[in-house]
Formats: sequence, structure tokens, C-alpha cells
Amino acid sequence: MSTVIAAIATPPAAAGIGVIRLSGEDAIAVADKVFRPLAGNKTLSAQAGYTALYGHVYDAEGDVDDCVALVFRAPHSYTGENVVELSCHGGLYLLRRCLRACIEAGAIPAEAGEFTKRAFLNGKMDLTGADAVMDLIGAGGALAARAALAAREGSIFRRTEQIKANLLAVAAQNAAYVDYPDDDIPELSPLVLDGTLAEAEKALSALLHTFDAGRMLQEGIDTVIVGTPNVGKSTLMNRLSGTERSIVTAQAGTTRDIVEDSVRVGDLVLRLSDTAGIRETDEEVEAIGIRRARDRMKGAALILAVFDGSRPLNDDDLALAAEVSGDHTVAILNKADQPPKAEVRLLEQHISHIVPLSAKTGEGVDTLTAVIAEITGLAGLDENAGILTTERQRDGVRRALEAVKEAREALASGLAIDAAAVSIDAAIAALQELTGERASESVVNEVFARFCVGK
Ligand SMILES: Nc1nc2c(ncn2[C@@H]2O[C@H](COP(=O)(O)OP(=O)(O)OP(=O)(O)O)[C@@H](O)[C@H]2O)c(=O)[nH]1
Ligand SMILES: [Mg+2]
Repeated sequence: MSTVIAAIATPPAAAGIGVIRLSGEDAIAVADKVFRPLAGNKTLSAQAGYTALYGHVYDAEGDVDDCVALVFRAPHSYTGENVVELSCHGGLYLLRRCLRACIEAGAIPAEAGEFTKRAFLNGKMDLTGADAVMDLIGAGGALAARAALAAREGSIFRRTEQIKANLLAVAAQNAAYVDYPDDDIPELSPLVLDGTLAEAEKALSALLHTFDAGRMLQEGIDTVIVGTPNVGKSTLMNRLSGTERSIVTAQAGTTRDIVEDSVRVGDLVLRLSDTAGIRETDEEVEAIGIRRARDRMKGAALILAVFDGSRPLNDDDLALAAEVSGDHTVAILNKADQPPKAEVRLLEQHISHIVPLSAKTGEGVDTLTAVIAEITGLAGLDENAGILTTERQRDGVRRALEAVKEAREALASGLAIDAAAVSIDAAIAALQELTGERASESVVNEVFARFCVGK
């Protein structure tokens, strides 16, 4: 029998509504001890699932708050157990008092992630679905939210199950052949086996490749705005963030330190840094700012290199263009509201994506958004296909892929099928750990360690 856990499921702040959640076999009985419906002859215990009663919550001192109690009956609830949600007023004092009343009535305080952990243990979702619950809560943009919802509903699970099923089929056939030599079970042909493994390798590496995109979706795209002084970097930062986050003046060298903001551009989230204008200088403070800008560029997933399109490019611009050249750089030809004077040809030698834009009027921002989606690989992303977002998931798929490759190498070097079978089992085990079908307690605990209380 499971204990009854209880927690405040909403943020601890003044709000219209605050929810206390109880889960466990006796959750409804515990709730009955603290909740009295307005219609005096009713009890929560007599209620069917998916129904609500209006009433009051009481503790030893008396009436605490009025509230709506929702009843969910096992297995048709989030956790798969009996669940009651008490929707009270969202004040911290009231919620704590209601929670204490539930605990005095026999519930114990839930640990972080314990509701979802119970959902996993009761077969309501696999471990990748549980991972996605936190991704869903943390999603900063539409694409990330859609991907997390799909994963919550099993998109990663289905993708790995398909791969696992194919591996299991060949492993089972081989085991049957070895274990029952008298039963006329045909031996696996190395060619057929290699075909299955090749397919698994392709599917696993495609899945592994979704990780970079998944991380960008989840955490935002690490983006740095660079350029020579006065080209409009800070104006672009403000345009994208929709606020006056960075100071803009007509003077060169206005931005000295890094200014950061997380901004939503279309369906994507950029973690933007505005930086000091890069040029040759003897001035000490400016030089420090320029060094920071260069440091910030290292490891950035996306560089927005800004150039002033309303004047000819100078030596500093061209040096910078050479410095930032690469396939994750977009050259922004700013001040497109002015007659064009910059020689695009000179930029094209270093940077393949060039977007004319006016940070002042906003013209060209849509094109920039589309180009960013394209070069980060997020444009062609099918968010419903299953996208990896956590290190744990990446590691599980990587281990399965390595094992499949080992199996193929064993076959290619002419070893007996049994040698490959060991690696195939390892690949299956890695996938079973990923979905939690066969995961150790420490793996399960690691997943729920990043959860919040009440979820
Ligand atoms: N016409 C026009 N002017 C712009 C545009 N973007 C920026 N400016 C002007 O260019 C000047 C410099 O803008 P900033 O955004 O401060 O430029 P910056 O690159 O951040 O400059 P530093 O921080 O000094 O390196 C300001 O006078 C802006 O108003 C634009 O799209 N069109
Ligand atoms: Mg600036």
C-alpha cells in the first residue's frame, strides 16, 4: 500500500488559486478528514472519479479556507493512484495551513518529483516521458513546448521501442537457435543480421543527432552579437528583446561590458549577448570589453556579426568578418533603411548567410529568424518525432549506438554470431535503461532529482 503524499503544487506566492495535491491509496480518505463539503451529506469518498465538490478546509483550529476538491480515482489519475486536488486561494499562509492539515490527517510531505515518480512506477509514463515533464514546465518557446509535449506523450519512447524491438527479434532468434539445436530453428545469416544492425545504427545515430537541436530548444540558442563600434549591435539587441536593454548612442564605444537577455524570436529562444565593438584600441577599458566579446564568441552556437550597410566596410569590419567566418555565423547588414554603401561581395568571401536588416525599423527581422532556424537545424526539425534533451538520454542512445557498431565489427571480422550477440544485448540494455524498463534505482532517482516539489 502506498503512503499518501501531499504537496503544494502551485508556486508559493499570492495568486488567484493555489493547489494542494494528495496521492496514494488512502488519499481520498485523508482529504475527507480535512474537507467538509457545503452539501453536508456528501463525502469525497463517495464521489466518482473526475468529479468536484465545493466546501471548506478545516484544521484543528477551525475553518481555513473555502475550496474546490477534485477527485481522481486510480488508475485514471496523473500518478495512477487515488488523487485529490484541493484548489484553495493562492496565499502562502493559507496553502501552508491546508498542507499542514493534510499532514496532520495522515499524509506525508511529498519529495521533489515524487508524484511523477509514482506515475512512472505505476506505468503511466516511461522515463523519457518523465524527463519531458520538466522540459514542458521549463519550455521558453513554442517549438520547445511542442517537442516536450510530444516526448511526454511518448515520442522518444516509441522511437527507441521500434529500434529495440528489431534488436530483440534477432537476439531472440539467435538465442533460440543456440539453446534448442534439435528444433530445426534456422541459423541467422550474418548478412541478414548485419542488415538489421545497419538499420539500427542509422536510426540510433539519427536520434543522437537530435540532441544538439533538443538542447538549443530547451536552453535557448547561445547567441552573441558582435561587430565593430557603432554598427547598431545594441539597437539590434533591443529590437530583438523588445526592450531598451542595451544603451544606444551615436558614439562609438558605447557598450563596454556584456549585456545579456533571453529573447523569443519566432518559435525559438535566443540567449543573447550584446558585446563591445571590436576594433584595434589602446584604451584599457575598451580593450577589456573587446577581450570579453571575443571570449564570449568561443563556443557560441550562433554568431550575429553586425555590419553598417550605410557606409563602406572598413579594415576592422573585414578583419572581423574573417575572424567570425563559419557556418554558424550570420552577417547582418544593418541600417538597411539608409542607402546601401557597403560592399556585400567582400563579406561574401567569409560569410555565406547575409541578411540586410534595419534594427531601427525592424525590417528584415523575419528573414533573420528564418535564417537562424535554418542554420541551427531547427527549421527542418520534426518536433513530434522524438528529440533528445537531457544528457542522460544522449548517453543512453550513444551507448546503444556504440554497442550496435561493436556488433557489426564483430560480424565483419568473421567472429561467430555469439560475439555479436553480446553487443546486441548491451544495446538492448542501454535502451531499456533509457526508457526505464530496466533502470537501476540510482538512474531513476537521477531523473527525478531535477524535479520540483509538487510535480
Ligand atoms: N538609420 C539607422 N541607424 C541605426 C540603426 N541601428 C542603429 N543605428 C544608429 O547607430 C548608432 C549606434 O547604435 P548602437 O546600437 O549604439 O551601436 P553599437 O554597435 O551597439 O555601438 P557600440 O556599443 O558603441 O559598439 C546609433 O545612433 C543608432 O541610433 C539602423 O538600423 N538604422
Ligand atoms: Mg552597443
